[in-house]
Amino acid sequence: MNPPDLFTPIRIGALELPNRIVMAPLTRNRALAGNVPGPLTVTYYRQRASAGLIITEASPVCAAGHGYPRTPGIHSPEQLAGWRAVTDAVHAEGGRIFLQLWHVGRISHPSLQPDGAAPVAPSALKPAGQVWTGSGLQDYVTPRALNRDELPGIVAAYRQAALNAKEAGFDGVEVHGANGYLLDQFLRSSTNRRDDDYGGPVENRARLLLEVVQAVIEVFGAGRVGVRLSPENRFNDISDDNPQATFEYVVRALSPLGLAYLHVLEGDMTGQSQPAVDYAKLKAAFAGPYMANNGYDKARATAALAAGHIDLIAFGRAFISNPDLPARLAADAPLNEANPKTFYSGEEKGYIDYPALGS
Ligand code: 8OZ
Repeated sequence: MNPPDLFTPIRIGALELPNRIVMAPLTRNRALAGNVPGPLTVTYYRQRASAGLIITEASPVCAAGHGYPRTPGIHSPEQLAGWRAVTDAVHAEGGRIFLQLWHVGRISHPSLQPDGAAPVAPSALKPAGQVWTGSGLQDYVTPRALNRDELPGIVAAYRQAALNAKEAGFDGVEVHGANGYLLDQFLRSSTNRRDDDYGGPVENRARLLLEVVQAVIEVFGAGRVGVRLSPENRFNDISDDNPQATFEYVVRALSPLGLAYLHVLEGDMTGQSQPAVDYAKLKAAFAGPYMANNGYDKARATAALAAGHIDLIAFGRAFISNPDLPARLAADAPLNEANPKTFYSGEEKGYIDYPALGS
């Protein structure tokens, strides 16, 4: 048998994908008032339905999970209705779409929180840097450490969000355990200084993520749940004393669950950390499909698939600017260049106006 390439179909959990080319989760800040996905968002995802799988932009599971303006939530009836139009459009084009479940934790600001409260986190440690509040940049604040007895409520918010995603027609969900947001803040040693059974050794730091994954599995079945991790990414002022040990533990705990996939943002988006994680070891610790992301192009992805280093590849920027990315990669056609100025603003500009081949 030939080694797999980008166009070799693959079964992941409960889904059959026609190709290995996944649309990575991408925050685009185009939601309408009330953090509701609108008609532009329907068009945007419809245009990209030829992906083997679409993973949506991160979608907060509850009001306190928001940290950026105009990000679409999955906790109000209006948001569900908006997402229903998205899933209907993608399915009408023959595509598959997972919703990424998100809680930003400390990466927020009182002006973005219900009742102007402080954002919540495992520990009261203020992130370095600034937050875009919609009325300019402001310094992050010191978050409020969650009480032990509030943690079941966090798990319950993810469970309810998964129920909402199911009602909105999603084929599954991805738990966002990456990039310095709440679940990652629990996982990594720099942000978790708790002295209860959710802090300290990795067995404790991983507890909230594993409880959330279990709750979401109870809603969708494991074959419709993916998990995203970013062992080395320092985005959002986060790090770990021993990322290899931390994330091997997490991956070994996830491995027997029968998840659709493990999604790993490899390396550091911010370019600060030297590579310290052996991703082949992480892949080897996981029994299911391994999805890689971060800086791959067609040549590198094809080589990694052929070598058995990865099973799926998630493209971000290339999918922003190439709605028909699989067709372009298949034809070795030139790719449209993505314009970073319209990544997080611009309404339809830089969102739904990138041309497909031959259009
Ligand atoms: C870029 C800008 C805002 C949010 C992530 C959800 O890094 C994000 C994000 C990325 O996972």
